[in-house]
Amino acid sequence: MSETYDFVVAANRLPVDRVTTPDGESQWRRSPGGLVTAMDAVMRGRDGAWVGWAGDPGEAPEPFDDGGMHLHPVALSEQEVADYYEGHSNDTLWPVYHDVIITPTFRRSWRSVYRRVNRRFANACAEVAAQGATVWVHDYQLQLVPEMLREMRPDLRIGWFNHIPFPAVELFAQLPGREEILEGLLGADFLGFQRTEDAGNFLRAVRQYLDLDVTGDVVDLGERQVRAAAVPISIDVEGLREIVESDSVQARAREIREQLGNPEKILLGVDRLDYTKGIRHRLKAFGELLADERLDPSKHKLIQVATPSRERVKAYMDLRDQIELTVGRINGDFSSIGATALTYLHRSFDREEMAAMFAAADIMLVTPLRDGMNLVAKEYVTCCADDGALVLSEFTGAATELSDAYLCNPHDIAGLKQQIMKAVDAPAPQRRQRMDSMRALVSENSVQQWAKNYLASLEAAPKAPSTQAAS
Ligand code: ADQ
Repeated sequence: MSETYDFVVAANRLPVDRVTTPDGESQWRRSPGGLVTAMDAVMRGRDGAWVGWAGDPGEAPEPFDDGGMHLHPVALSEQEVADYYEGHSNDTLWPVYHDVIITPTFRRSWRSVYRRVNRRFANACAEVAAQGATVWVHDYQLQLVPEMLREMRPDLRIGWFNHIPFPAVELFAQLPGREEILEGLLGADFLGFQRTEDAGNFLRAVRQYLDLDVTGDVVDLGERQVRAAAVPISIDVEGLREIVESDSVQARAREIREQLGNPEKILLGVDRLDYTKGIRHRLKAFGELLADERLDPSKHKLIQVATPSRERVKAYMDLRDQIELTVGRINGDFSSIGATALTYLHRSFDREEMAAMFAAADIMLVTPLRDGMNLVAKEYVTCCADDGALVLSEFTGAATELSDAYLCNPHDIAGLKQQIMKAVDAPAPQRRQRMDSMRALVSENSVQQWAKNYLASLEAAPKAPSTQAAS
């Protein structure tokens, strides 16, 4: 029998990617993305296990230890990657949960593979969890795991956290298998969401489709109760501050400014290349501001980092083409020899380089059409100069907390342009005041505090009457 752990995290992906070095050696490297960035800090020093897919189709690597964690890989075949991950997770659930920004694809065959893979994850959790352990399941790819796991292991404390929004009932209604999802989630003791509105949407769906009693934020299942509430995620404030305050990162921030020709203002966007992030809307606004001559390409430079993401899903390939076409057009129209208006970077960077970009940028543009939280907004607030400015979409979870940002509706391009210009033209004391209050807010709720709050809610959830493991 393999070793078991008192604290187990289950997420679609392990926090590491396998990379091949130029001399052909295979190594594990921390993978980018919001969930990993957040949970990496939480797992450090806990001696827990992480159950997840290692990122390559085929046989799973043997379990191994890395960064003070026990990593327990789950295998996915080529077909399962296509149906469970790219299909049902990213082409059905992702668009439905993000306000149907693109039309979701519904396939029955994907759903049955989703079910099968969720079962595999539940089995893996049951294998590594010690008697009475806490298992923390993450995100929309694993919504059936809580119920499957509870059936096998009623002794466990099971939590689930949704990193993305939970949609309004009217949109959730479209989802074939909606009851199965709700029942799957109700296998947990506590369900965490980014915003109170997300928890409310979930509870309304439970009332409507399962006809269960809901009192306040608690669902009554008769033999036990499940609470659904907001626990907004954050970042590793201390860790990031340490990085950004280092001499080398500050020097790199100055170097970035110099390399751009010491412009008056650097504008920055950092996103996974995803249609939810509003990159097209942002570029449209920037292009129009240059065309209107309200921004000057010799004085105002935009850096857009677009991290490669879900590159085999058609909507993502199309989006990349559209964005790169727009970048080309803007630079064709407004750049001069040796001085580009828009620097476009389609790759991953280490934390030091990201921090240096945040430190160099005068104005951060975070304009998603829908986003569970958006950690980039909080990272910028932590790293930027005292008079940095944040333009932030109302449709992010972060906007609930960061109300001192220059808030915008990215669908309204005229309004978005206006907010960008407000940030560009604001007197330094105003920017400083706004940034001060946002900074205080972010540092009060670090990712470590978030995990503590989440686990305290999970611990406080009412215990099920039977805590005996099924034989
Ligand atoms: P994501 O959609 O991935 O996360 P976000 O919250 O912005 O979005 O997190 C992205 C993370 O990746 C940030 O830490 C950022 O610094 C990092 N990153 C981005 N581009 C990078 C690059 N090129 N190189 C290196 N690092 C890069 C999901 C949800 C969000 C939610 C998080 C956490 O969609 O709404 O905030 O999970 O819950």
